[in-house]
Amino acid sequence: MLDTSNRSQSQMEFARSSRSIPGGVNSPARAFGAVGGTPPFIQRGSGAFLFDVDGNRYIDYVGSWGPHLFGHGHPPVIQAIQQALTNGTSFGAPTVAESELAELIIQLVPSIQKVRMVNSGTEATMSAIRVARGFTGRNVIVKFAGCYHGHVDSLLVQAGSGALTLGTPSSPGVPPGCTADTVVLPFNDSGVLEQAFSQRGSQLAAVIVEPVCGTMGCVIPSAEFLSALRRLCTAYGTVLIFDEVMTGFRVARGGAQELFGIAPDMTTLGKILGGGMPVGAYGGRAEIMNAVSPVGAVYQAGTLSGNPVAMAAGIAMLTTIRDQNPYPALERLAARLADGFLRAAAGAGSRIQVNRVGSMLTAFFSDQPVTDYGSATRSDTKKFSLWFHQMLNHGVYLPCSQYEAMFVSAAHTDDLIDETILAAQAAFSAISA
Ligand code: KE4
Repeated sequence: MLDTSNRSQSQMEFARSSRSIPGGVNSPARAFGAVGGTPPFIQRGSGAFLFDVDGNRYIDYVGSWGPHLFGHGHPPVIQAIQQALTNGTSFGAPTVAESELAELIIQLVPSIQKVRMVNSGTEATMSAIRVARGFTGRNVIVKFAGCYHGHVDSLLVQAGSGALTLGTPSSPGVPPGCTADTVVLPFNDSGVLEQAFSQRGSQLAAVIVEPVCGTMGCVIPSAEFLSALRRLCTAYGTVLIFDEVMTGFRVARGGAQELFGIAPDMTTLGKILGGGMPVGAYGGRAEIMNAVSPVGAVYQAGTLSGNPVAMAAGIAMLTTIRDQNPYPALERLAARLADGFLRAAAGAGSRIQVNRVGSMLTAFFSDQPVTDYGSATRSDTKKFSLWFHQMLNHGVYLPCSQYEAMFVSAAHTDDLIDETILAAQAAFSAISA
């Protein structure tokens, strides 16, 4: 079994980056704040592997937090980027590539009739919320406790106690006015959802939801909850937004909406869509999207939106997804991994819950089922952290928080799953000793 515990070069680089970048990282999720220790500084990725600046090799289950469905350095993506670069990097003018990617999105996600490219998932959700408000002429939006939709002011909201909670900002710098129209409800509770609609349905511009939550860890919606969302939004003229930044092209070719057979009014996309390049998108019914400038009056813009190099990467990704069918193999490998984690934990006398949808999964350190924010946050995060570092030191690179999803890629193999399970057995034994 690998020993990747020597990360002295990463430690030096972390001290260096911390002098010029807040927390030494350009996104807090990477800083190991939830698990402690030093994040490996990555030199390169290839297939299912990451290699750090100390020369350690890791089996990667983060995949840049989702984009790498086919593993790092997927040849069609690399070649497409290299080819696009020969024409330049950005024009700030329409290009054919933008139409090509938009048409691929519409082909793979039929609920989307028109789509606008942006540069991140956050931009996609921020824009979708604005369009839903502009289209309905209403202000109030609903999100769910534990769901994360990027660092949008109106969505950085901490669920208060109680069922129907007016959001209070969960970050300094967000004025109360930004969240005054944000209602936070418990995920997976259709009773409370019904109550919210009966009380305020005519005021609700949009409901935004991760149709499989990945950002409190992987939490799976009940069929009852999803169908209540669709029924109530239809009944009250509220825009149902599926935030598929993580689930899009991940849990099925057409995302969670294909898997569950529920068509939202709008969808936000990111991650896999760009194949590792900065691409987000929001789209939906044409009558809603025609509210967007310059057709309609809802303003949204971006210098690098539809960037031709990023579009080339996205076209390569979605073409591969359209023409190949990685999902059965992803399902089989991820199921083997989940089962291996459960057996390894049981063998060491640990109790965990593994929630999985396709190739996204989370091992919760809890002896109770995890179905919402409350049950997720009852997990033993200290034990998770110990396990995380044991796995890292055995060359397995997992998301550095109990409240994130891990991902299996098409570059993972049965041998790598077996190697990961062996590491998990050693890790569970070590933390149970
Ligand atoms: P970005 O702005 O990070 O591209 O997307 C925001 C976003 C929106 N919606 C969902 C469901 C998401 O998962 C995300 C971003 N996910 C996090 C990890 N769960 C990205 C990692 C990070 O913040 O560094």
